[in-house]
Amino acid sequence: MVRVIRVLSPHDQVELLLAARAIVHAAPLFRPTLPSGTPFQYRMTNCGDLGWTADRHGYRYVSVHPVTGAPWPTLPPLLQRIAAEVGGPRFSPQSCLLNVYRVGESLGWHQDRTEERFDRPIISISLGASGLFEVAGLTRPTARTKAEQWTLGSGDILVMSDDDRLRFHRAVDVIDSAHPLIPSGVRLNFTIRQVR
Ligand code: MD3
Ligand code: FE
Repeated sequence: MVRVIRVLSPHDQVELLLAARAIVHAAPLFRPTLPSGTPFQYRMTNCGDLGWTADRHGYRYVSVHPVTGAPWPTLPPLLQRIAAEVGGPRFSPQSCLLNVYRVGESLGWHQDRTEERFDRPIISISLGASGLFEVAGLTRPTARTKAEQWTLGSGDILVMSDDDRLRFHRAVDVIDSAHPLIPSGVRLNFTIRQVR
């Protein structure tokens, strides 16, 4: 089961939003592309020692921003604290992807396989507008597959570990909900990862 294990307090959500602003200032949002050259719909950036990127050469983790060449900003204290609290004693957070979705932007079915080890959890935190999200099994879903549907709201924290770590999942859409902190229709998602 994938489940929401915790919801961030309003205070922590403000702290996370300020952290996101600082991250985007230091490491501007960019749009990854599939190896075919097709751009992803959403923009993203990273913090931590390593950052995920995708272009014609494939998917990988790199230690500098693909556009500016600058090292990624450090993992903010709040994300370090969450990683320590929910990641388990062996979890070493090396990267946090920050995905930014606007209404109408989605991310298709995929597994998270760019990491070199699958025995560490992925921690996901949503902020701002809610997102409609689906989780299937360990084989690529077809039109007939019945997936679990989730609405990820602001402050929701999910942990994917063990068998859930490699399940296919997708972000279907952003629900154009108002949120006091974030421009309406903008959803931020942080995923904290151990890469190596
Ligand atoms: C279930 N992000 O960054 S977050 C990704 O909404 C990604 O931004 C989505 O998929 C987003 O790779 C989904 C929730 C999530 C993240 C990783 C998972 C769910 C997952 C890995 C396995 C199963
Ligand atoms: Fe994913």
